[in-house]
Amino acid sequence: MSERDATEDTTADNGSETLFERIIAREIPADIVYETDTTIAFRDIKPQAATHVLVVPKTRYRNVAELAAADPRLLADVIATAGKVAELEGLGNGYRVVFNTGADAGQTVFHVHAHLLGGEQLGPFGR
Ligand code: D5M
Repeated sequence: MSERDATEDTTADNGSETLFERIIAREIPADIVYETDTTIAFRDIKPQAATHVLVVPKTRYRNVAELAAADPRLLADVIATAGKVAELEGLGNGYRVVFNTGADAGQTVFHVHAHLLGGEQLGPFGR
């Protein structure tokens, strides 16, 4: 498989496996900070804040709306894991939880994930 094909396989919104399934299966390395039966949390490879952790349900849904419709308990697990990681990372002064959804939001991996951001004063939303 060419490098280009591999990139398409891990990011395209076409139902094929994403790199997050491969991280969950321990097929590629990640800096895992916390894990439960249903979720995994690991550091973002391109951090946008002093602390930037991705929280991923082990069952794949493409985005947060699909997850909420199909399995609201699993969505609650994702939020609870984000809260636990915030505690472990010492984010008592505040943090942000973001689900990028679709092209305009810049979603690149179509396995739903929460971005947990903090550890510094965060800027405003938007552009
Ligand atoms: O967020 C997808 C995020 O995934 C983006 O912030 C980079 C991150 N990323 C990409 N590859 C890796 C690996 N291998 N480890 C950790 N983090 C990674 P989105 O909301 O879809 O734009």
